[in-house]
Amino acid sequence: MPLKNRAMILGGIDAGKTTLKEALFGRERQPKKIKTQSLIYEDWIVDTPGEYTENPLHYRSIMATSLEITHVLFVQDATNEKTIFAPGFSLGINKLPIGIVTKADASEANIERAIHLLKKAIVKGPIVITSAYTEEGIDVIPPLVECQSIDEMREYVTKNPSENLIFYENAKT
Ligand SMILES: Nc1nc2c(ncn2[C@@H]2O[C@H](COP(=O)(O)OP(=O)(O)O)[C@@H](O)[C@H]2O)c(=O)[nH]1
Ligand SMILES: [Mg+2]
Repeated sequence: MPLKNRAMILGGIDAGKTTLKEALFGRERQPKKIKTQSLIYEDWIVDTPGEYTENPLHYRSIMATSLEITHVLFVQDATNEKTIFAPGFSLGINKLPIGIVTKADASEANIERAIHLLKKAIVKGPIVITSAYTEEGIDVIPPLVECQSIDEMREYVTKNPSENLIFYENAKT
């Protein structure tokens, strides 16, 4: 990872943010779920409580934390028919966006729906389909966080074709 690159994970309560972080560090999932109560800085990742994204009262904290990061991972649970991201949510944070679909392994997962919800949130950027349980898609996240620009991320997606990785660009922008 280039020295200063760091990603903040945003998403609703129970979206799978902390389990994603653990998977990115190659760790087994915790047998007991532990609720994330505050910002957790670990190596190149900043994990956040779901309340941060769900409650606008915390937006100041998100904005303050965004000064210390280069990328935002917008996490959408594939088993959740709802999103907590307002349309264009990522445009409010001037950092490189990466959409992450979590829980792709779940029997009730609807990956197309999750991708659709992320497209509205991130407007433009890579979208990765992942499962922390099967580890699918996890390995493409670090190289995306190593990219220094949206163009570099697009190039990475083009050069590394995978069914877990797409680059979304709104035709109108
Ligand atoms: N099936 C499945 N469940 C997951 C996955 N990742 C997380 N979960 C479950 O989703 C719940 C919330 O996970 P957690 O990481 O704590 O969510 P957070 O609140 O966003 O940090 C837990 O019960 C996890 O076991 C996954 O990849 N697949
Ligand atoms: Mg958590």
